[in-house]
Amino acid sequence: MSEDDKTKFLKCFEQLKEELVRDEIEDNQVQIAVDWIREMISYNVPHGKLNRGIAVMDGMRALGKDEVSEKDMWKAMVVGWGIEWLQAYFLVADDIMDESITRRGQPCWYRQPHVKMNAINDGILLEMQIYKLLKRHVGVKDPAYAHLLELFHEVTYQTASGQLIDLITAPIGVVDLSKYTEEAYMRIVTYKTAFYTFYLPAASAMRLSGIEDEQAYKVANDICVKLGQFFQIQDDYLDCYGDPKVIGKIGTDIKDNKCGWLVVQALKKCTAEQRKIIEENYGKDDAECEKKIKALYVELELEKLYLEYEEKSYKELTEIMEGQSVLPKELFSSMLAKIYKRTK
Ligand code: GPP
Ligand code: MG
Ligand code: MG
Ligand code: MG
Repeated sequence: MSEDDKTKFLKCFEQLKEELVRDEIEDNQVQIAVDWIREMISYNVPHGKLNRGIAVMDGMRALGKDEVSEKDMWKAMVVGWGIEWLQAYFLVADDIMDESITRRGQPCWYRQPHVKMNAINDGILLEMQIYKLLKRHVGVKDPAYAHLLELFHEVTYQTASGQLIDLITAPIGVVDLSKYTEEAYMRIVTYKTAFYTFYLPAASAMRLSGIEDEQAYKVANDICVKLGQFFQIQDDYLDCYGDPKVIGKIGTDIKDNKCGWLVVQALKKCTAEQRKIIEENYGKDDAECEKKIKALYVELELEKLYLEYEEKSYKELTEIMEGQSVLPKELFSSMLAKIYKRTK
């Protein structure tokens, strides 16, 4: 991403935040709530990699062959921030559900002593602020507006339904390894991650560019689902093997009993004896048990398996992008380039 884009994008954030704060003041909101909202937005929205948000700008350029008007680029930035706001909402909620400790290099919002379960309400505020942004800056007169609303709603539903299966395949205290199939895994990651991380930015750029051909959305969806699966497999790998200082979060998948990529692969490769180790130690809130699972992953050479998977998938994804002529391949390849071999 160019430094220039990032600077412009962050400047846009400051404006959007101040507008939302101003709305509160104009609505005679009490001062402590005005201050809360400003702090809550500043803490949760802007500190990520911003890949999703900036992908809307990149997408506009890919679709408009570099000739995108200032006005359209502004809308792209606002919709991009809409996606970042949605992500902030998801992460605030996900960290409560996953009982996580840190996020983006700082304590999870719900772990701030003055916040706790108020974070649930903050999540609702963050989500609804998206629609204030879209209304103010895209507006009802833009033919893309209704499509964008529908898109955000649909993708939010898909994400929550993915999160549902992520949660109920990982009940606390119950280890049922028969649930951890490749099929169940792919369903979880497609729904909880792929739609909002890849399809939402790509389809937003397409809507803002005036594309109406439904077939093009179908093609975009198919490619974005594959990109999203790739991305979440990386996330699951990094949960165990990433450096918390770099990824900004401490992994919780083993103790949370998650149907993650590593355990699914381990179950495919393990002997009956090794399966017993998983049965006895997976999904326990105990550092010793977690250690035993990690040692088993080493024995099963899962890191090597992951690196092979990443190479193979990257090649396949590139071929798929180049093998279609419905949409410019840059709409997708710029997203892939940002995540290939990622360490955070
Ligand atoms: C990633 O799962 C998925 C989400 C953050 C979507 C959450 C959806 C909701 C409707 C709340 P993850 O738990 O692996 O992410 P991380 O590793 O970043 O905690
Ligand atoms: Mg989660
Ligand atoms: Mg999580
Ligand atoms: Mg994760």
